[in-house]
Amino acid sequence: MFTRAIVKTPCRNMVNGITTAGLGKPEVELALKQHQDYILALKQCGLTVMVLDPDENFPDSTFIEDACLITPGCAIITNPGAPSRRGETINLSETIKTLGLPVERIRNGTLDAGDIMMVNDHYFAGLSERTNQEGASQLNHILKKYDYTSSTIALQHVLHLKTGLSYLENNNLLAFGEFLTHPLLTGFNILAVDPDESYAANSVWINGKVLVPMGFPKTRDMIKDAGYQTIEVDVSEFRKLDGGLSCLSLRF
Ligand code: CIR
Repeated sequence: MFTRAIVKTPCRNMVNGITTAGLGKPEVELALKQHQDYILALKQCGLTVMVLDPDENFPDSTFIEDACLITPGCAIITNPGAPSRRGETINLSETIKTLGLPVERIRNGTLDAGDIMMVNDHYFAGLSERTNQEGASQLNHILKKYDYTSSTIALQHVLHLKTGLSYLENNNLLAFGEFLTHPLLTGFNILAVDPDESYAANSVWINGKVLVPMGFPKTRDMIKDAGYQTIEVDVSEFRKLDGGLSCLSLRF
C-alpha cells in the first residue's frame, strides 16, 4: 500500500527538456492541465499528494521519479545521469528530509530512479545511459543496510528500465520488447504489451488500481482483464520529452 506521493509542477522551461521522441515541443498550458489531472488520478488511488513548485532552472524536473528512490525503510537521493539534471536533487533534498525516513545518497556513480523497479523487497536496477554500474553498486550497498536486495539488468534499447517494464504486484509484470523473453524475468507472469502500444508499458500500480496512459486501448484492456481497475491519464505533453506516467511522481 502507498499512502503518499510527491509531484513537481512542470516549469515553462520544460520546452527545453531532453528529448529523443521527435514529437515536437510540449505545450506548457496543456502540460499543466495534464499534470493537474495526474494529481487527481493519484488522489483517486487514495494518495495524499505533496505538490512541489516548478523550478525554471531544470527543464526536466517535473520527472521527479528520477531524482529520488523512496523505499519503506529509507529515501535515496540519486545522482542523475544527464548533466543538465544533476542539480534537481539539491532542492528536492530539503523536502525529502521532512519525510521522517533516513536519507541516503548516490554519490559517485550515476543513477536515475526511473531505472529502478521495486518488486517487494527486491530492486531491479537497469544499467542504461543514465545509470552506471557504480551507481547500481552503491544502491545495492545502501539497500542491504535496510535488508533489501538488488540486481542489475542491462538495457538495450529503452531510456529507463521502467520505460519498458512495470510491476503490477501479484507477480504480474507488464513488459515489451527486449524484456519479454529476458532470462532474469522468467519467473514473472508477463503481460506482453503490443509493439504499437509500447509507450503504455510504463503504467503505474497504486493500491490495486493501475494508471495507464490515454490512447492505448489494447494495453488498458489487457490490464483490466488481469483484474485491475484502470484509470487513463493523458500525458501526451510529457511523452514529447520521453517521459511516462511513473516519472511524474514519487509514490510511497
Ligand atoms: C530525460 O530525458 O531525462 C527526460 N526528458 C525524461 C525522463 C523520463 N523519466 C523516466 O523515464 N523515468
